[in-house]
Amino acid sequence: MTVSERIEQLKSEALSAVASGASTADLEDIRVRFLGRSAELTEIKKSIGTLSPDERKEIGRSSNLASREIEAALGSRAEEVAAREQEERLQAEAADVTLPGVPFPRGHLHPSQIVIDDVIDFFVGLGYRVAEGPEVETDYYNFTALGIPPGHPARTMQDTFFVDDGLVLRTQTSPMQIRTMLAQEPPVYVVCPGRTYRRDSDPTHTPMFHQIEGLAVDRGLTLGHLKGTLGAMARHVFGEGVEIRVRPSYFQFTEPSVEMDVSCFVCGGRDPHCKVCKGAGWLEMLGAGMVDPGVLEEVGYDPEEYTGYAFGMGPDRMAMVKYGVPDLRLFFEGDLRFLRQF
Ligand code: 2U9
Repeated sequence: MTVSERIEQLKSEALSAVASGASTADLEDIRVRFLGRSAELTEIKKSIGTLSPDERKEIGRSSNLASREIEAALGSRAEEVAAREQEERLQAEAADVTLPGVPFPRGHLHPSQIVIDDVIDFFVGLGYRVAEGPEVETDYYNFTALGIPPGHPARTMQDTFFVDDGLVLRTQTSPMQIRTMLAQEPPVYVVCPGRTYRRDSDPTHTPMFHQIEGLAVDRGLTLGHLKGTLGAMARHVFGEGVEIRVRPSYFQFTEPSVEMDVSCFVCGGRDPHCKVCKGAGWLEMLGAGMVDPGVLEEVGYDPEEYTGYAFGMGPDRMAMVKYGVPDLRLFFEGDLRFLRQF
């Protein structure tokens, strides 16, 4: 076989290899095999210097022409193969963006917060404003303004956390009612939720617990308004079927003072072995009363013109009753096995 015939044979081998080249990698192998440094066609080109002038012209022309035809075929084949490979990649990596996302574990409200939000919603629905304020309070706002002067036994009766001279961790959210009255003239309709602190710890007392207090000061308010409002609140929280009753009580900052019970929403008083009300048929819910005139005078209100009622409840305790939680401390230990149940 002459060199020219070998060049033609190499070209047709290369072109048929290119035509069946199935991938970019295959085509690169074919390019190296037929056009690479150690390819036969390259060797023929290198040997041109040893040929006669006539042969050198003929072999030079045909070997360059063969190289260009093989490169052209490689180029167009490479475009086809690359396009198909990209299409295959797009198919393989296609993401259906309409599929629902991976569900992210959502948090949920603490049982106390569920009760707090429910009670606050009720009073906001009646037009009460929500007032929140400092948890570290002066003993003026936490005691003196409420008619509990320095040295009064109530200051030791309520196990108070004293922070610094004249500063305490508030034992109730009442200071916010005082601050509200000092900041505005009547009428006042305000609820004051928040954390409160007392040096107590047992299955029904924790050093930090929540309170919701409320205050209404207006012209002509009576105990009847108090009973009607708190009865409606009890039915909102525990269901329309519950009854309420009020019993005489005593607090330094209200006169008369009452405690309000709700009928057991589990047994309605019919089950002497009821786990919730222990057979009493009633559950103590809150304390309340008509605001002591001395407290109104302390903030500059005229008790001859205005009367007010106030109440205080423990939403943690209400949540314990509502959800059947045996130990208040479970609320604040951060054990997710407990908290995830709500
Ligand atoms: C002002 C005047 C009067 C708030 C009141 C109670 C009765 C009461 C307790 C309920 C459960 C605290 O969390 S608890 O232990 N509270 O019984 N609180 S009257 O009376 C006020 C508040 C502010 C200016």
